[in-house]
Amino acid sequence: MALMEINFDGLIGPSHNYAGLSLGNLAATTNRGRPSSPRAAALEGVGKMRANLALGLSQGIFVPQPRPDHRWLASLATNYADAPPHLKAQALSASSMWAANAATVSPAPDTLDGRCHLTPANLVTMPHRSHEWPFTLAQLRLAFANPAFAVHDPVPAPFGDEGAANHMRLCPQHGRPGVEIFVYGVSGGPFPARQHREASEAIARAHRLNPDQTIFVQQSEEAIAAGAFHNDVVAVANENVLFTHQLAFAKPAEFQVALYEKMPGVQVVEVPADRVSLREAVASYLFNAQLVSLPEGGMALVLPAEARELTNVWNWLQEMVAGNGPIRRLEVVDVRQSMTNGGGPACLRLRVVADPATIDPRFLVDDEKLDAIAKVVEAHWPEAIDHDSIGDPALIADIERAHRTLLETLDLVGLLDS
Ligand code: SUG
Repeated sequence: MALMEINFDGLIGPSHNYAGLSLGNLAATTNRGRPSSPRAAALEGVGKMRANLALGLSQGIFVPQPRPDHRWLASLATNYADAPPHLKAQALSASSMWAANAATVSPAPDTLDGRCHLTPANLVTMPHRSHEWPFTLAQLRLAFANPAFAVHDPVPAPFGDEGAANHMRLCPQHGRPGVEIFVYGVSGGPFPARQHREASEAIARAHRLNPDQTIFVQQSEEAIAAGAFHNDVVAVANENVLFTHQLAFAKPAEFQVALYEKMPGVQVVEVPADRVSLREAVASYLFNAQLVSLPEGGMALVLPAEARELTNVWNWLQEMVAGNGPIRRLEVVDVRQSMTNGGGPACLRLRVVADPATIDPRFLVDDEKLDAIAKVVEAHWPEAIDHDSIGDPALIADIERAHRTLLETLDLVGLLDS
């Protein structure tokens, strides 16, 4: 069985807009009310996937969720026309694009039953994201229907779970057993801690992880207060490398001792706060990069263009790749539409280590399939959404038509009945 890492990107949906819904996510709240460009956003996402394919990586997709979410509104005893403005915005959000928040994934080599386990995130802390999980669960059940996978129900409320954005895996190689790290928050100054330790512990139990190879670590309050609403804004791991900001964790020394004990071969690349401040890390999304292993060997960091625009960040990166460290290549991608809502390259993807032959091929893409997706986007995605127009029935009809056309193109229209 050929286990490899596959990145599943959330396709950016036709309702993408800036409603300022995520308290603690500084980009989202600062850009509230700006006009969005759903078509450009989705094409940027497709461009990022093409760049990953060009690096020789395997690529998958999740489709956007049906928006507005009429079922959710019905459960609140209302409908889109009658709902107050805040519920309209929450029902219309395209936030499922950030697939790192779709689920937590424990690959087969780490689990006691030798299956790859997936648990959809309940996302209960933010109302606009709390209704993503039923459709996410339906996609996961379809994409990973093979008995090589175990797909769980989400952790129940009130325990907040935000999925892989607060989970890291370190291992000698993707296909070998690793150490799984669950990062939880306790408080973050004025902002909520979105990942609760109880939720992480429940997932580790459900995924049948070896407790000796599992670490629970607290994110620093300072990081959350600086706008790192998920751990993946201040740290990222790949195979034996942990790339982290110095102030990412509450007790960094204790954490690193535990990590070296469980995985002596780990290499920690730590960015000191006096070279890049937390504020700069959050503004540039330096750590919200995809840290990937290249087929020819070595690792690359797939960064947002914003990382090139901050002098301290770019200087540090240049020094890093010129040195002797494990990360030797930088790839820059433009995902500005997503970044404006606080989602960088790493937020847009969910990593799954599996044999591609065990995955429903409708969720895997090559350049040709991306061409077909881009064609639908170019023909049907709204060019712009002005936040004041989200009540316009003609816009909503366009969004729903665009979504259906995409699902028809991908032979996934059956998901609408799930
Ligand atoms: O949950 N933004 C998302 C961004 C998620 C980024 N994901 C990771 N770091 N893995 C969030 O805060 C903004 C939506 C709005 O305001 O319209 C939003 O939901």
